[in-house]
Amino acid sequence: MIAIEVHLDADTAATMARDVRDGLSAEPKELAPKYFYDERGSQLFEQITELEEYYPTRAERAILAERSAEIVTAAGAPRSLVELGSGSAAKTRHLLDAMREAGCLSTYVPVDISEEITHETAGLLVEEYPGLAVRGLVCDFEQHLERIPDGEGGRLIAFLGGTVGNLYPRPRHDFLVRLRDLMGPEDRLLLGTDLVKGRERLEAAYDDASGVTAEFNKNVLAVLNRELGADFDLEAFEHVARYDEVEARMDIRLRSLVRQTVRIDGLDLAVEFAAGEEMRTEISTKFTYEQLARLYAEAGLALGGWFTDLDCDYALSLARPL
Ligand code: SAH
Ligand code: AVI
Repeated sequence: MIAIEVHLDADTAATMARDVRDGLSAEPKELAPKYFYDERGSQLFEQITELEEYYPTRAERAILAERSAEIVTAAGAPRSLVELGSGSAAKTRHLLDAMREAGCLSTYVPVDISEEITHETAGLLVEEYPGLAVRGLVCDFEQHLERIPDGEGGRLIAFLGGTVGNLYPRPRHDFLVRLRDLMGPEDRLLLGTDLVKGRERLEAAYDDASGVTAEFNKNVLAVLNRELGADFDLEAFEHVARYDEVEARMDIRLRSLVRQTVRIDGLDLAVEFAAGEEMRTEISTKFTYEQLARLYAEAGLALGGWFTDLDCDYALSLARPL
Protein backbone atom coordinates (compact mmCIF):
# COMPACT_ATOMS: atom_id res chain seq x y z
CA MET A 1 0.00 0.00 0.00
CA ILE A 2 1.34 3.43 -0.96
CA ALA A 3 -0.11 6.76 0.18
CA ILE A 4 1.90 9.90 -0.45
CA GLU A 5 0.79 13.32 0.79
CA VAL A 6 2.31 16.26 -1.03
CA HIS A 7 2.64 19.48 0.95
CA LEU A 8 4.34 21.57 -1.70
CA ASP A 9 1.89 24.33 -2.45
CA ALA A 10 1.57 28.07 -2.97
CA ASP A 11 3.10 28.51 0.49
CA THR A 12 6.18 26.56 -0.57
CA ALA A 13 6.62 28.72 -3.66
CA ALA A 14 6.20 31.87 -1.54
CA THR A 15 8.73 30.55 0.98
CA MET A 16 11.24 29.90 -1.79
CA ALA A 17 10.74 33.39 -3.23
CA ARG A 18 11.23 34.95 0.22
CA ASP A 19 14.26 32.76 1.07
CA VAL A 20 15.97 33.58 -2.21
CA ARG A 21 15.24 37.31 -1.98
CA ASP A 22 16.52 37.45 1.62
CA GLY A 23 19.54 35.27 0.87
CA LEU A 24 20.64 37.26 -2.17
CA SER A 25 20.21 40.55 -0.33
CA ALA A 26 22.35 39.33 2.60
CA GLU A 27 26.07 39.94 3.02
CA PRO A 28 27.59 37.50 2.13
CA LYS A 29 24.96 36.14 -0.25
CA GLU A 30 23.49 32.77 0.63
CA LEU A 31 21.08 30.14 -0.72
CA ALA A 32 19.48 27.33 1.33
CA PRO A 33 20.70 23.80 0.51
CA LYS A 34 17.18 22.38 0.38
CA TYR A 35 16.92 24.00 -3.07
CA PHE A 36 19.58 21.64 -4.50
CA TYR A 37 17.13 18.77 -4.66
CA ASP A 38 15.04 18.91 -7.81
CA GLU A 39 15.04 15.71 -9.87
CA ARG A 40 18.51 16.45 -11.30
CA GLY A 41 19.86 17.47 -7.88
CA SER A 42 18.68 14.20 -6.33
CA GLN A 43 20.36 12.27 -9.18
CA LEU A 44 23.58 14.21 -8.68
CA PHE A 45 23.50 13.53 -4.95
CA GLU A 46 23.15 9.81 -5.70
CA GLN A 47 26.28 10.09 -7.88
CA ILE A 48 28.10 11.85 -5.02
CA THR A 49 27.35 8.88 -2.74
CA GLU A 50 29.30 6.65 -5.15
CA LEU A 51 32.42 8.83 -5.34
CA GLU A 52 35.71 7.47 -4.03
CA GLU A 53 36.33 10.72 -2.12
CA TYR A 54 32.87 10.84 -0.48
CA TYR A 55 33.29 8.45 2.47
CA PRO A 56 30.16 9.31 4.60
CA THR A 57 27.72 7.13 2.64
CA ARG A 58 30.11 4.16 2.63
CA ALA A 59 30.78 4.54 6.35
CA GLU A 60 27.08 4.83 7.24
CA ARG A 61 26.24 1.87 5.01
CA ALA A 62 28.91 -0.24 6.75
CA ILE A 63 27.46 0.60 10.19
CA LEU A 64 23.90 -0.17 9.10
CA ALA A 65 24.95 -3.44 7.41
CA GLU A 66 26.69 -4.58 10.62
CA ARG A 67 24.52 -3.18 13.38
CA SER A 68 20.93 -2.75 12.16
CA ALA A 69 19.66 -5.76 14.15
CA GLU A 70 21.23 -4.33 17.30
CA ILE A 71 19.83 -0.86 16.56
CA VAL A 72 16.31 -2.23 16.03
CA THR A 73 16.48 -4.20 19.29
CA ALA A 74 17.85 -1.19 21.18
CA ALA A 75 15.01 0.91 19.70
CA GLY A 76 12.46 -1.55 21.15
CA ALA A 77 11.45 -3.30 17.90
CA PRO A 78 9.36 -0.39 16.54
CA ARG A 79 6.52 -1.00 14.08
CA SER A 80 7.15 2.14 12.02
CA LEU A 81 10.24 3.55 10.45
CA VAL A 82 9.97 7.28 9.75
CA GLU A 83 12.83 8.63 7.64
CA LEU A 84 13.58 12.34 7.30
CA GLY A 85 15.34 13.34 4.07
CA SER A 86 14.87 9.78 2.85
CA GLY A 87 16.01 10.30 -0.77
CA SER A 88 16.58 6.92 -2.44
CA ALA A 89 16.54 5.15 0.97
CA ALA A 90 19.40 3.01 -0.34
CA LYS A 91 20.95 2.31 3.09
CA THR A 92 17.56 2.20 4.81
CA ARG A 93 17.00 -1.30 3.43
CA HIS A 94 19.34 -2.60 6.18
CA LEU A 95 17.01 -1.20 8.85
CA LEU A 96 13.90 -2.45 7.06
CA ASP A 97 15.46 -5.92 6.75
CA ALA A 98 16.28 -5.96 10.46
CA MET A 99 12.74 -4.86 11.36
CA ARG A 100 11.30 -7.54 9.09
CA GLU A 101 13.52 -10.18 10.67
CA ALA A 102 12.47 -8.99 14.14
CA GLY A 103 8.86 -9.41 12.99
CA CYS A 104 7.90 -5.81 13.82
CA LEU A 105 7.96 -4.10 10.40
CA SER A 106 4.60 -2.55 9.49
CA THR A 107 4.94 1.00 8.10
CA TYR A 108 7.61 3.09 6.39
CA VAL A 109 7.18 6.86 6.30
CA PRO A 110 9.62 8.60 3.93
CA VAL A 111 9.69 12.39 4.38
CA ASP A 112 11.46 14.34 1.65
CA ILE A 113 11.21 17.65 -0.18
CA SER A 114 11.87 15.99 -3.55
CA GLU A 115 8.64 14.63 -5.01
CA GLU A 116 10.17 12.54 -7.81
CA ILE A 117 12.56 10.56 -5.66
CA THR A 118 9.93 9.95 -2.95
CA HIS A 119 7.48 8.41 -5.46
CA GLU A 120 10.24 6.32 -7.00
CA THR A 121 11.50 5.09 -3.62
CA ALA A 122 7.99 4.25 -2.38
CA GLY A 123 7.25 2.26 -5.55
CA LEU A 124 10.43 0.21 -5.23
CA LEU A 125 9.97 -0.46 -1.52
CA VAL A 126 6.43 -1.87 -1.73
CA GLU A 127 7.72 -4.32 -4.33
CA GLU A 128 10.74 -5.28 -2.25
CA TYR A 129 8.81 -5.58 1.04
CA PRO A 130 5.45 -7.27 0.37
CA GLY A 131 2.83 -6.14 2.90
CA LEU A 132 4.74 -2.96 3.83
CA ALA A 133 2.55 0.15 4.13
CA VAL A 134 4.37 3.22 2.76
CA ARG A 135 2.91 6.53 3.95
CA GLY A 136 5.14 9.16 2.37
CA LEU A 137 5.21 12.90 2.98
CA VAL A 138 6.58 15.30 0.41
CA CYS A 139 7.30 18.42 2.43
CA ASP A 140 9.94 20.60 4.04
CA PHE A 141 10.81 18.79 7.26
CA GLU A 142 11.72 22.08 8.89
CA GLN A 143 8.19 23.36 8.33
CA HIS A 144 5.89 20.35 8.34
CA LEU A 145 7.35 18.01 10.94
CA GLU A 146 4.03 17.89 12.77
CA ARG A 147 2.38 16.18 9.77
CA ILE A 148 4.28 12.96 10.45
CA PRO A 149 1.67 10.32 11.34
CA ASP A 150 1.48 8.98 14.93
CA GLY A 151 2.76 5.46 15.26
CA GLU A 152 1.24 2.76 17.40
CA GLY A 153 3.88 0.37 18.67
CA GLY A 154 6.70 2.87 18.59
CA ARG A 155 8.49 4.69 15.81
CA LEU A 156 12.11 4.72 14.85
CA ILE A 157 12.73 8.19 13.39
CA ALA A 158 15.82 7.97 11.22
CA PHE A 159 17.63 11.06 9.98
CA LEU A 160 20.50 9.61 8.00
CA GLY A 161 23.23 10.77 5.66
CA GLY A 162 24.52 13.55 7.91
CA THR A 163 21.78 15.91 6.68
CA VAL A 164 21.39 17.37 10.20
CA GLY A 165 24.87 18.84 9.57
CA ASN A 166 23.40 21.01 6.81
CA LEU A 167 21.40 23.00 9.41
CA TYR A 168 22.80 26.03 11.24
CA PRO A 169 23.08 25.70 15.05
CA ARG A 170 19.92 27.66 15.94
CA PRO A 171 17.56 26.00 13.40
CA ARG A 172 19.20 22.66 14.26
CA HIS A 173 18.35 23.15 17.95
CA ASP A 174 14.79 24.24 17.12
CA PHE A 175 14.42 21.23 14.83
CA LEU A 176 15.59 18.78 17.51
CA VAL A 177 13.24 20.36 20.06
CA ARG A 178 10.27 20.02 17.68
CA LEU A 179 11.26 16.46 16.93
CA ARG A 180 11.49 15.71 20.63
CA ASP A 181 8.06 17.27 21.21
CA LEU A 182 6.42 14.98 18.71
CA MET A 183 8.13 11.85 20.06
CA GLY A 184 6.20 9.56 22.40
CA PRO A 185 8.01 7.72 25.21
CA GLU A 186 8.48 4.65 22.99
CA ASP A 187 9.86 6.53 19.98
CA ARG A 188 13.58 6.66 19.24
CA LEU A 189 15.66 8.95 17.04
CA LEU A 190 18.47 7.46 14.93
CA LEU A 191 20.74 10.27 13.77
CA GLY A 192 23.56 9.94 11.23
CA THR A 193 26.43 12.40 11.67
CA ASP A 194 29.79 12.84 10.04
CA LEU A 195 32.60 13.17 12.61
CA VAL A 196 35.37 15.77 12.90
CA LYS A 197 38.51 14.81 10.97
CA GLY A 198 41.44 16.30 9.05
CA ARG A 199 40.94 19.06 6.49
CA GLU A 200 42.43 17.16 3.57
CA ARG A 201 39.92 14.30 3.50
CA LEU A 202 37.03 16.66 4.13
CA GLU A 203 37.94 19.07 1.36
CA ALA A 204 38.48 16.19 -1.08
CA ALA A 205 35.08 14.70 -0.15
CA TYR A 206 33.39 18.00 -1.10
CA ASP A 207 35.50 18.80 -4.16
CA ASP A 208 35.90 15.52 -6.01
CA ALA A 209 38.27 15.16 -8.95
CA SER A 210 35.49 14.28 -11.41
CA GLY A 211 33.52 17.46 -10.67
CA VAL A 212 30.22 15.85 -9.62
CA THR A 213 29.98 17.91 -6.42
CA ALA A 214 30.66 21.08 -8.42
CA GLU A 215 27.80 20.17 -10.75
CA PHE A 216 25.54 19.41 -7.76
CA ASN A 217 26.40 22.79 -6.25
CA LYS A 218 25.74 24.70 -9.50
CA ASN A 219 22.44 22.85 -9.96
CA VAL A 220 20.89 25.21 -7.42
CA LEU A 221 21.33 27.99 -10.01
CA ALA A 222 19.47 25.90 -12.60
CA VAL A 223 16.66 25.46 -10.04
CA LEU A 224 16.41 29.25 -9.61
CA ASN A 225 16.47 29.76 -13.38
CA ARG A 226 13.52 27.40 -13.79
CA GLU A 227 11.48 28.19 -10.66
CA LEU A 228 12.01 31.94 -10.44
CA GLY A 229 12.79 32.92 -14.03
CA ALA A 230 16.40 33.82 -13.20
CA ASP A 231 19.15 34.03 -15.80
CA PHE A 232 22.15 32.61 -13.93
CA ASP A 233 24.93 31.50 -16.30
CA LEU A 234 26.23 28.32 -14.65
CA GLU A 235 29.55 28.71 -16.48
CA ALA A 236 30.13 32.07 -14.81
CA PHE A 237 30.44 30.50 -11.32
CA GLU A 238 32.93 28.06 -9.79
CA HIS A 239 32.56 25.58 -6.94
CA VAL A 240 34.41 26.33 -3.69
CA ALA A 241 34.61 23.88 -0.73
CA ARG A 242 36.63 24.89 2.36
CA TYR A 243 36.81 23.40 5.84
CA ASP A 244 36.18 25.94 8.59
CA GLU A 245 38.04 24.50 11.58
CA VAL A 246 36.62 26.99 14.05
CA GLU A 247 33.01 26.05 13.27
CA ALA A 248 33.96 22.42 12.43
CA ARG A 249 32.04 22.56 9.18
CA MET A 250 32.51 22.45 5.46
CA ASP A 251 31.64 25.80 3.93
CA ILE A 252 30.42 25.35 0.36
CA ARG A 253 30.09 28.28 -1.98
CA LEU A 254 29.75 29.43 -5.57
CA ARG A 255 32.25 32.07 -6.66
CA SER A 256 31.38 34.50 -9.41
CA LEU A 257 34.14 34.38 -12.05
CA VAL A 258 33.30 37.81 -13.42
CA ARG A 259 31.49 40.97 -12.46
CA GLN A 260 27.91 40.32 -13.50
CA THR A 261 24.27 41.22 -12.98
CA VAL A 262 21.75 38.41 -12.65
CA ARG A 263 18.06 39.08 -13.31
CA ILE A 264 15.44 37.19 -11.37
CA ASP A 265 12.20 38.03 -13.16
CA GLY A 266 10.00 36.12 -10.71
CA LEU A 267 11.26 38.37 -7.91
CA ASP A 268 11.58 41.48 -10.05
CA LEU A 269 15.14 41.66 -8.79
CA ALA A 270 18.56 42.40 -10.28
CA VAL A 271 21.47 41.02 -8.27
CA GLU A 272 25.02 42.33 -8.67
CA PHE A 273 28.00 40.00 -8.23
CA ALA A 274 31.54 41.36 -8.02
CA ALA A 275 34.30 39.34 -9.74
CA GLY A 276 35.45 36.78 -7.14
CA GLU A 277 32.42 37.30 -4.90
CA GLU A 278 31.34 34.14 -3.09
CA MET A 279 27.79 33.04 -2.28
CA ARG A 280 27.33 30.31 0.34
CA THR A 281 25.10 27.42 -0.75
CA GLU A 282 25.62 24.91 2.08
CA ILE A 283 27.33 24.15 5.35
CA SER A 284 28.07 20.58 6.38
CA THR A 285 28.89 20.35 10.07
CA LYS A 286 31.12 17.67 11.57
CA PHE A 287 30.49 16.46 15.15
CA THR A 288 32.07 14.77 18.15
CA TYR A 289 30.44 12.45 20.71
CA GLU A 290 30.60 15.10 23.45
CA GLN A 291 29.04 17.72 21.25
CA LEU A 292 26.19 15.44 20.21
CA ALA A 293 25.51 14.44 23.83
CA ARG A 294 25.26 18.15 24.64
CA LEU A 295 23.04 18.98 21.64
CA TYR A 296 20.68 16.17 22.61
CA ALA A 297 20.54 17.23 26.26
CA GLU A 298 19.82 20.84 25.24
CA ALA A 299 16.89 19.57 23.15
CA GLY A 300 15.46 17.30 25.89
CA LEU A 301 16.85 14.09 24.41
CA ALA A 302 19.19 11.50 25.91
CA LEU A 303 21.97 9.89 23.89
CA GLY A 304 21.70 6.10 24.26
CA GLY A 305 23.39 3.98 21.58
CA TRP A 306 26.53 5.07 19.69
CA PHE A 307 27.57 3.14 16.58
CA THR A 308 30.59 4.02 14.46
CA ASP A 309 32.45 2.49 11.52
CA LEU A 310 35.87 0.90 12.15
CA ASP A 311 37.75 4.12 11.29
CA CYS A 312 35.43 6.28 13.45
CA ASP A 313 34.73 8.52 10.46
CA TYR A 314 30.99 8.55 11.00
CA ALA A 315 28.48 7.83 13.77
CA LEU A 316 24.89 6.75 14.15
CA SER A 317 23.45 7.68 17.52
CA LEU A 318 20.25 6.54 19.11
CA ALA A 319 18.38 9.00 21.32
CA ARG A 320 15.21 8.90 23.40
CA PRO A 321 13.06 11.65 24.88
CA LEU A 322 14.11 12.64 28.42
N1 SAH B 1 19.14 10.09 3.40
C1 SAH B 1 19.74 9.93 2.08
C2 SAH B 1 19.71 11.24 1.28
C3 SAH B 1 20.55 12.37 1.85
S1 SAH B 1 20.55 13.76 0.75
C4 SAH B 1 21.15 9.44 2.25
O1 SAH B 1 21.61 9.32 3.38
O2 SAH B 1 21.80 9.14 1.23
C5 SAH B 1 19.47 14.85 1.62
C6 SAH B 1 18.01 14.49 1.39
O3 SAH B 1 17.24 15.34 2.21
C7 SAH B 1 17.56 14.71 -0.06
O4 SAH B 1 16.80 13.62 -0.50
C8 SAH B 1 16.74 16.01 0.02
O5 SAH B 1 15.72 16.06 -0.95
C9 SAH B 1 16.23 15.97 1.44
N2 SAH B 1 16.02 17.29 2.04
C10 SAH B 1 16.93 18.30 2.14
N3 SAH B 1 16.39 19.35 2.79
C11 SAH B 1 15.11 19.00 3.10
C12 SAH B 1 14.05 19.65 3.78
N4 SAH B 1 14.19 20.88 4.28
N5 SAH B 1 12.87 18.99 3.93
C13 SAH B 1 12.72 17.72 3.44
N6 SAH B 1 13.70 17.04 2.78
C14 SAH B 1 14.88 17.68 2.62
C1 AVI C 1 22.97 15.69 2.26
N1 AVI C 1 24.15 16.18 2.93
C2 AVI C 1 24.36 15.48 4.21
C3 AVI C 1 25.38 16.15 2.10
C4 AVI C 1 26.60 16.56 2.97
O1 AVI C 1 27.58 15.80 2.97
O2 AVI C 1 26.54 17.58 3.65
C5 AVI C 1 25.22 17.06 0.92
C6 AVI C 1 26.46 17.23 0.10
N2 AVI C 1 26.93 18.38 -0.33
C7 AVI C 1 28.02 18.18 -1.04
N3 AVI C 1 28.28 16.88 -1.03
C8 AVI C 1 27.31 16.27 -0.34
